[in-house]
Amino acid sequence: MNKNLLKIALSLILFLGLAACSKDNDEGDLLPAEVLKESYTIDRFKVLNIATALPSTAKLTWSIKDSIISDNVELDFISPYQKNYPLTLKVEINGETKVYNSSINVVKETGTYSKYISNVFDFRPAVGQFTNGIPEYKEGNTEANMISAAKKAIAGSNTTMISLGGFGGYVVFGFDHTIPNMEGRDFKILGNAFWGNEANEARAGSCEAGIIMVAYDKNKNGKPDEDEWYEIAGSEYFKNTTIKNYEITYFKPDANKSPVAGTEFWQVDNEYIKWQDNAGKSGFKVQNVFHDQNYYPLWIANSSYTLKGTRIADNFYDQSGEGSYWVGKSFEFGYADNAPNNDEASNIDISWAVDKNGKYVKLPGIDFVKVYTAINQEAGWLGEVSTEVSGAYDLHLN
Ligand SMILES: [Ca+2]
Ligand SMILES: [Ca+2]
Ligand SMILES: [Ca+2]
Repeated sequence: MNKNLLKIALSLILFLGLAACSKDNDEGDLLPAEVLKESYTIDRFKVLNIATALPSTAKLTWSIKDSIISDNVELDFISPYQKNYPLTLKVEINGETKVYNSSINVVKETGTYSKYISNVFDFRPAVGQFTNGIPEYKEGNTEANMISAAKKAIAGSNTTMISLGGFGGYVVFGFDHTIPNMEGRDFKILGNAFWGNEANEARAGSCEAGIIMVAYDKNKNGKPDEDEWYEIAGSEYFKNTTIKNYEITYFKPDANKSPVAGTEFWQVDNEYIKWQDNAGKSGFKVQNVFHDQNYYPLWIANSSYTLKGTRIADNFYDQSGEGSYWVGKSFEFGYADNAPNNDEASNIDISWAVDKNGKYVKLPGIDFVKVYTAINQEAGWLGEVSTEVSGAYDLHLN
């Protein structure tokens, strides 16, 4: 082969190579022809996860008809309706845009879901005048027995009630399906709050707010895991009267110590249960004449235990001015046992959930709820402010 022929041959190879490359570019080499399946099928109240293998620099926009439902890399879709949803995914990368079409077919589940609490995972009340009473502690009961008793009280439609005692006392429960996060409020927590004399003051009475935390079972192990919890940011969350990461330790009362009488007739022991918080304060919980059982959870063998969380401002005051009539003001939204069960304020929107830094998170739905008493206050003869829970239900399941 002479030099010229070699040059021509090399040029031809180079040309063909370039042509091949430019042909690929014309067709949009960066984005694949197929990203989504033709269609997806999922049960009502179940989260459908659609993951794509697109490069991380791609901008994704998921839509149902004209409404954008997500801009995440993965789509988590849930619906309470048996319905077919047309799905589009718009992908933009390096100036290139492609639209993919699919559909999600939401079908009726096999079996029957309950809209009420189906299980109780944990129960640890603070000290309180109803502790060991609601639910009742029986000699020899273990923590597992007390969790079962709490489940018996608040699961299903035919419920009674549990008391969480003072600040930090908690219960953790779950549902047999995922409560979807739809537009507006999604679930209700039942308590025993009621309004007082509304002529004196509207929206006040027996309002004993509990903080609500929610968890979506992201890893599908049927349990709430530590990294799945988010706090519902109620109306007080961002206020400077709210104390985050408050901790209180309760000490078991000494059975051999003589009661210290108070000035009021209802004060049986003014130095009953010692408490100490992480702000350097300490004091005693008072035992009153109306409840004479032990206020310290008797199934807890340790001589002290610590409870933690977000503490909101004291809300009870003596409306009578002479200690006879105490009322608690209701907070605007986002708490348990803070308004009567037929009031909108007992309904919760999953979109109010925030992470540890107070940033709103987008959850497709929730499987678990934790409620704990948000207030550390004694309201005279009424005793400590304690959240009660008497059930909960999904507002989207009928
Ligand atoms: Ca919602
Ligand atoms: Ca889990
Ligand atoms: Ca209550």
